[in-house]
This record gives sequence, C-alpha cells and structure tokens, in this order.
Amino acid sequence: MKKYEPQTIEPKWQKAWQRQDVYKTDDDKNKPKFYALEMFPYPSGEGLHMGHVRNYSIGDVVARFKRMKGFRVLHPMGADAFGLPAENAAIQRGVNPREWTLNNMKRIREEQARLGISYDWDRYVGTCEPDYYRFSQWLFLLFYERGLAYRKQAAVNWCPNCSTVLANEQVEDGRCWRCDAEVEKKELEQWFLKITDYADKLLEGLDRLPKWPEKVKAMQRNWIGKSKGAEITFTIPELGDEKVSVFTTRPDTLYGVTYMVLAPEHPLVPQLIQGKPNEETIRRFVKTMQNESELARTGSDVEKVGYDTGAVAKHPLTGEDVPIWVANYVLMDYGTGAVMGVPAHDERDFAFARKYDLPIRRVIFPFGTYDPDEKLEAAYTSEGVLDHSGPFNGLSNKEAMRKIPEHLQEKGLGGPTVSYRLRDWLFSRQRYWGCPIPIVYCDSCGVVPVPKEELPVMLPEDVVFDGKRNPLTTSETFVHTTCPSCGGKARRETDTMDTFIDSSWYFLRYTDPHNEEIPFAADKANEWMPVDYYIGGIEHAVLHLLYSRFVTKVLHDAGMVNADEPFTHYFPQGMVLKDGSKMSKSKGNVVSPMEIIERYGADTARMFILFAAPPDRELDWSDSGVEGSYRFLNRVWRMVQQHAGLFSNRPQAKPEDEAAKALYRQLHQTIKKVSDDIGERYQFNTAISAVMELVNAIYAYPEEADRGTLAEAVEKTVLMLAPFAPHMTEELWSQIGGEGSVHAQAWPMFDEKALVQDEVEMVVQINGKVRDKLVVPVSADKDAIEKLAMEQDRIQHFLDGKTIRKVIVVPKKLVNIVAN
Ligand code: ANZ
Ligand code: ZN
Repeated sequence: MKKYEPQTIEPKWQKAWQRQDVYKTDDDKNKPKFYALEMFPYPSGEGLHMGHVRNYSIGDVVARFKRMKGFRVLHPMGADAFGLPAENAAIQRGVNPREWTLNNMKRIREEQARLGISYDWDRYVGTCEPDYYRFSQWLFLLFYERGLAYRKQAAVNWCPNCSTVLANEQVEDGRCWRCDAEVEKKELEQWFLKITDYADKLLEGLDRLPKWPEKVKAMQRNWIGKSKGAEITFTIPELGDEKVSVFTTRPDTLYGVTYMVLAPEHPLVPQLIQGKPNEETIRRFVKTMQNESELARTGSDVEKVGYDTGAVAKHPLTGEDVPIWVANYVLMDYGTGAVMGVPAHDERDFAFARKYDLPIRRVIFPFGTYDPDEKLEAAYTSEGVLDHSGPFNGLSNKEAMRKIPEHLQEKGLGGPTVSYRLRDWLFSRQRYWGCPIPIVYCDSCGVVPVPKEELPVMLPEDVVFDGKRNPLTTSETFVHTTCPSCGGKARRETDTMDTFIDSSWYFLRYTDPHNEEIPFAADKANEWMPVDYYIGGIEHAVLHLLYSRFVTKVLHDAGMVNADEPFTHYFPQGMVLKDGSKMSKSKGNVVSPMEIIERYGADTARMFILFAAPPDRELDWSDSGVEGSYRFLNRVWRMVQQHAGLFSNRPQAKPEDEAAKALYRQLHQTIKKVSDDIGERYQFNTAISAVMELVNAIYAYPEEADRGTLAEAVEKTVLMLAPFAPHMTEELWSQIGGEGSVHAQAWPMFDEKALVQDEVEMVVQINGKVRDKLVVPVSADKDAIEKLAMEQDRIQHFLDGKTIRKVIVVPKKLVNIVAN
C-alpha cells in the first residue's frame, strides 16, 4: 500500500496543472459565469500569513466547486503593490522600492502557488507596473473630465510620521490607519475626488446588496451619514444684516434657541470680533483650533470650550437678539459650520449653557398635562408637543419638524435640507511609491491634463530618499517638462495618488488584463461583472469597499460597465487566532503557513483552516486540530488504496442488500448536504464533517455487501473532497483510473429518490416505558403499525395477563399501549 506523501505529490500536481493550464479561465459562453475573488495582498516582506491562507482557501473551494458545477469561473490574483513600506525600506535601507516590491511579489506568488490555489495566473495584475498604473492615470483623467477630480486649498489630515496627508477614511479615532500616529491638521492645496456627488447613489446601492453583512452596510451608511434637517438663516445687524445659516436636525426647537455658535474657522469670525473685548483671546483660540484634530475637538470626553464674540444675530421668527459664540465642538466642514444652541433639548448644548450661564428655554413638552414653567435638570430629548413657540404651539414636534422649515422657506429664511458626513476623497499623497497624478502646471495654460496617448507618466528613478521630502520633487527629469498644450516650459504635479485607487478597479482589470488601449473593454467587463463572491477582511468595510463602489458607479455612469455595484456578495472571513489572540509578530504567536505546508502539506493546512470553524467566525489555531486534519486525509488515502482494486473492473452499483441501501442513501444525502453547504450556505466546516461521516460509513461497510455501491461511494468521496484537498484527490483520482483532472469533472449529482427513507424505526412503549423497537415502512398506516406492534414477542410477553385500555400511534415515532 502506498504511503500518503504530500511533499511529493503536491509539487508534482502543481507542475502538472501549470503545464496543462488546468485553471485557465473558461470562456465557454454557454456556461453561466461565476466571478470568485479574494482581496489581493499587499506584498510586504513577510510573505503570507494564516489570514491569507484562510482567505484564499475559502475562495478556492468556491471557485473549484463552481467549475465542477458547470460554471465558467473567473478566479484571478494580483498584488496591491504601491504603498509606503516599499518607500520606507528605501529610506531606511537604501533598497530600490521597485526591486523590493517585485521580490516580495515573486515570493508571495510562489507561496500562493504552493498552497495549490486555482488561479488563472495569466491574468495576474501588479498595480505598480506601468501597464497597470497608466490606466489608473487614464481613470484619473476620466474623473477630471467629468468634473469629479479637483484641486482645493483645505485644512487636511496630516500624518507627521508618514509625512503625508490622509483621507478622512484613513483617520481612525484621530489616528493614522497605518502607523497609529496622532493626525494633525494642515492647510494645503490638494487633489480631491468628488465622492460626495455619489453619496445618495452609494446609500441607495446598499439596499440592493442583500448578500452583504448588515454590519458592513450599517458602517457604510454611518460613514456617509445622511441627516435630514433644515438650514435656517439668521441675520447679523451690525454687519449690515449679513446672513449666517445654521444646519439643524431639530428645526422644531427653533423657538428654544438662546445662542448661536460658529466654528472657529467660520469666515465671519474675524469681522465679528473686531474691536470686541474678547478679540485677542478669540484670535488665539482660533489659531489653536486650526491645528487641533477633529478628535481632540469633538471627542466625547473633551471639555467644551467657547467664547462670546460680543456680537448678536437676529432670530428669524421672533426677531430676538441671540448672542454669537465660537466653540471647539462646532466643525467647519459639517453642515454650514454654524449651529443654533438649544440647551433645553440637546445634551451638548445643555452642558454648554450650564457652563457659561446661558439661558435655557424649553419649547417641547411631554404629551398630556405638563407644567410650562418647570425647570429642567437635563436636556429633554424625547418627543412631545410645542409650547412657547408662537403660531406653532400645540403641534406635535414631528409635525413641527415639517411645518417650521416649510414656513421658513416661504419667507426666504431657509428650508428643508440634508447634510452628509461624507467628505470628498482627499486623493493627493506627497510620496514616491504610488501612481503619479497625470497633470502638468504651465505658467500660461494653468492646470493641463497629460493627454491619454502620452500615458503612462512614469515614476522616475533619479530620486533621493532621505525621508525629509517627497522624493518625486528631487527628480529633475520628472519635475521639468513641457506643456502638452502650448509646448512651453511646465512643471509636473509631484503628488501621487492615494494607493486606494489601485484596489478600486483591479477587479475590472482582471476581466481584460492585457488590454493596451483602455483600462478594460466594456464587453469583457460585462462578461464577468459584478464579482459574485468577494472575500476579504472586515477592516476594509469602509475604505476599500466604499472607494470600489464609488469608482464602479462612476465607470458605470461613463458607460464603461453595466454593473453599478462591484460586489454582489461580500464575505468577511473571521480572524485566525492563536491561544485566543490575534497572530502577530509582537505577540510571538505566529504560525508560519510555509512551515505547516512543509510538514503536513498544503491540503492539510487548507482542510484544517476550513474545518476548524465556520468561515465567518474566529478560528483558534491548534496543533492538535492540524494533526486531526492530517489523520483524516490519511484515512481517506488508505480507504482509496484499500478499494482501488475495484476500479479495474468496476461493478455497477446495485444497492439492494440492507447495507448497500444504507450506504447509498448516506452517500446521496452527503452529496446533497455538501452541495448546499458550499454552493448555497458557504459553510465549509459542516460540508467537511458530512464527508467525514461518509468515510466512517465506508470503513464500516461489510465485505459481503454490494461492491458497486461501495465503488460509487469511494469515487464520489474523492470528487467531493477535490475542492478542499486538490492535490491528494488528484492523485487518488489517477489511482482509481479517473479520466483527466479530478478538477475538470462534473460535480456529483444526488439521486432524489435515494434521499427518501422507505423505512423508519419506531419505539413501542407500554404505559410510557420503552419496551421494544420496530422497523416499519414509512407508508404504513396507524392500523398496520398497531397490528405489527401487538405481534412482537417482547410486547406479547409484557402484555401477558393485562387488559389493553388504549393504543396511541404517533406515525414515524412511537406506539404507546396503555394496559393494566
Ligand atoms: C439644533 C438642535 C437642537 C440640534 C436639538 C440637535 C438637537 P447630525 O445628526 O450629526 O447631523 N450641528 C450642526 N452642524 C454642526 C457642526 N458643524 N459641528 C457640530 N455640530 C453641528 O447632527 C446635527 C446636529 O448637530 C444639528 O442639529 C446641530 O445641532 C449640530 F435639540 O441644531 B442641532
Ligand atoms: Zn502651457
């Protein structure tokens, strides 16, 4: 009997698959399509970790299963190859970022191949390659033409550690998403992409993604942060009735306004404080605030600080004077940068009014009886009825939310509006290892886009990495250029694109990876898009997934692809833990995938990782679990060796004896379960355990029972395990004389008739005590069952000398005889 030696058979089959192009994308248009995609890795110098292995194993099982089910499957891979680590390696160790990256890409590709993942390598995409990034530039120009890319001077997030700006999405709790340094504010002129134009489309699209986790959709909705409310115009008499608008979600509380607050950066502040007693103090306050991060200003534990400007605004409906303050908690880039203070009905305003001794005026009261002059101990934020609100008294606050804005609109004092938390995508980075923005500045022509025929704008090599400035600015050959429009002297944009652009369209490039004219042809993209099953970490719930949705929608609007959502089904796999905590270098609990593969083989690693937990749950790495998976594969191996002889002259299955009937039924139940578990429920662990039970049944199958049924069970076990353990099953398939690759076989069908059980076991009780068991045809009626129960020797024995009072038959379950 041959021994199971994964170290020999795995490389052997990997070479054979490559030679025979087994995983080349099938373009038979008669087949339905399936696009299976795993997030491509960042090629760090570390190689693959177990999180990758889990990610790819899930995608590979699905891709292989769908192929066997008769789909044409697109299952590509690539590398998200631009980014800071390459540049940091250049600064710290003087290595060339490109070489560093390409080496890492090579290593990761080899490791992915060693895992036996069924990628179509011919479609490999590396985002740092000029033949990819020229089309990132092409897309930037498309955005620019469509008015979706613009330059603006703005207070932007600045990471002092990475010395570059960051998009809002890349600031997590006030810190850099990459290095965790506290983010600062800086005034800079930068490129932005107008994602805010797509806020409503991005929200609406979420409602058409039933296969996305609710949690992820909620995070995106939250991030977009659509608030319905009103804009209300106050006027400032001392500035010649200059208008100042506030944004509020509670226009019903308008009569409760006792002050107004402007953001420190609000453009009216300098005029308002001129010559006022607080002028100097406020000027200094404004300066400090400009450099403070959003978190430092608005965090829940941050003390609210404000100053009275000494100026007043006129209330739009009562005409009363309302003092104008500036305070840290009002942000310039939300709503209008100005708020109306309603301390009676807003907790934050209540605290502020208490602190600065501002009046509190209540205008919403509980339904029913109330005391209109009751003093409040806290803000009243519930529903209620309006009072002290002029002509609106007596309305419910819900009605007032509609009526007050309508009334204001009629009088030209504002009206209903919506506000979004989403900001435009800050797109510039002052870094080298990214995609150059294809723009030229000319003294006579201004901002000039590089013509598409001249792309790519190549990253230059003559740069200095000293960690003190953007290396691109040090390249003479890059910076100095000629204007594409007038031919005069011009200067190149030295900002590169946020590397998140690279991963925002790579899934489209895979559909047409060798196109040299355009990013991808519409017919190719439409053949495959949208991605049917996308697997990757939940840390991308907002960043990558939001940007990809945005870019896809823009390309859809530009007529480049029919799909307006890129991913039909997004599946975030659970984390891989060791001893209950995340595997990480700092904890010293990293299990290296390559070591496991060397020791047990890739099939065991894949099998373990899919078997040890449902795919969305955390998975605790365990050495004994790995051993267990290895033992199971050995058990399958030995089982096939034992019965390989059957296949030289294979008998037809004739499941007529009891044992054969039972095995036949279990086989077909297993096929049904495994098909549903993989194809419908994406639950791989339960699929594997069903196959394990089937293997047990095959081991227990008696010598004398039907050999044909046994052969069928053995063969189909091999087929069902093919997506999980692709190498071993390929080897076994060849041993049992299978034709071609096991991965090119049709997935086994189940026999519907075999699933129906024709007999059931029932218990027979006497006075509630189980006395016997019966096997009856499922079709038997109550009378027949009762008769059969009474005929049993054991039952007759127990009933001896007793009188039968009653017989209760519960079909398929039990017979209870009441006797005394
Ligand atoms: C008056 C009011 C009364 C408010 C009340 C709330 C309760 P969301 O849901 O987040 O959109 N606000 C508006 N612009 C702001 C800014 N730039 N910086 C800080 N706060 C701002 O919240 C909108 C509410 O947040 C607005 O409604 C406003 O306070 C405040 F009983 O106006 B409200
Ligand atoms: Zn010019």
